[in-house]
This record gives sequence, C-alpha cells and structure tokens, in this order.
Amino acid sequence: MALAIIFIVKIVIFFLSEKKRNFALYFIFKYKKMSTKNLSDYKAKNLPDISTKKFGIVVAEWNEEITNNLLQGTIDTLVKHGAKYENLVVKTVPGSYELVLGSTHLAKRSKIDAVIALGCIIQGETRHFEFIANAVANGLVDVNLRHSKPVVFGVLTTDTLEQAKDRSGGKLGNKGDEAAITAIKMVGFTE
Ligand code: RBF
Repeated sequence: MALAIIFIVKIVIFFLSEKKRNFALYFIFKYKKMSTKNLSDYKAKNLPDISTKKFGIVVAEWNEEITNNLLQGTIDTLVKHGAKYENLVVKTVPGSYELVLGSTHLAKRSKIDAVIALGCIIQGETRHFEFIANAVANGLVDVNLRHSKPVVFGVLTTDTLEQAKDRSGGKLGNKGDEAAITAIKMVGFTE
C-alpha cells in the first residue's frame, strides 16, 4: 500500500513543471526532516570506561508513562556503554519537585559517581509549571556544586503530553539516552 502511494506521488511529481516540482520536493524533504529528526542524537566517541562506576537515578512518578520511558532509555544507554546493572541505584520520588531532595540523598553517597534526575513537567492552566521547573533546575545546580558531583537534569518541560511522548522514546528520540550520555561524559571529566 505504502509503496503504491509513493509510486503515484512520484508519477505526479514527474509531470509537474520544474518550478512546481522543486516546490513539492522542498516540502516533502522538509516534512521528512521534521518528522524524523532525533533530538537525542549524541556524540558517543571517546567515552570513559564506566564498568566500575556507580550511577544513581531518581525518577519522578508524576507523568509516569513518560518518566518510565525516560528511565528505560537511561538504563539502556548506560548499559550499552559499559555500566553494570548492579551498579545502578534507582529511586522514585512523587513529583519533579522532589527530584532535588532525592538527588541530594544519592549524591551524598560516596560510592555513587553521578546522579541522573528524570521527570516530566507539563504546562497546565496554572503557573505551577514555572515554579516547579525553575525550582528543579536551580535546585539541581545546587546539588551539583554542593557535592562536586555530576547531577544531570533529565527533566522534560513541555507544553503538551504529545511533545513529552515524542521526546521519551517517540519520533524525536529519548531524552533519557541523552541524560545517560551526559552522566558518562561528566564522570570522565573528573578523571
Ligand atoms: N510534578 C511533575 O513531575 N510534573 C508535573 O507536571 C506536575 N504538575 C503539578 C501540578 C500541580 C498543580 C501541582 C500542585 C503539582 C504538580 N506536580 C508535578 C507535583 C510536584 O512536582 C510535587 O510533587 C508536589 O507539588 C508536591 O511537592
């Protein structure tokens, strides 16, 4: 079916004038690019050896269907690049606001080399979005500096649930993958 449609579109484009053809191709190309660009593409060259490194992961339960996918992406990417399952400590907190305290508890543990905070804050009708997003972003910076340890901001802040789905294993990639790579690179930074 899909092949038949592509075939018909090709024939129609062939019979268009050059100007119209270029116009059509421009839009097809633009749409293809828009719909397939993976926002979580990352450079995985020269990553440090993380086979003995311990990672703490804190996940918010709010918007669970999204944060579970972020967690999956984070774990898959850490393991893909050499982390051991037994060296991953996963903890949940009720909402993104609690990620700061949850991350603090994990960052305090001397055996944990990096912490990854995962959450999803979706814009609603009230101003909670701004307050929570700002509190988490600023709070996590504080934890980074206080414990002199990487604490990665893996929190989606989107206008809609659809945008969050696209970025948590949907058509725009998985921000959990990106959070994992950031943690790996920052662990290597201090060596
Ligand atoms: N937590 C999230 O992780 N994502 C949200 O989108 C979110 N929306 C909230 C909206 C309102 C109005 C409130 C009161 C809380 C929301 N929370 C959300 C929960 C918040 O992070 C925290 O768990 C609670 O405020 C308790 O401290």
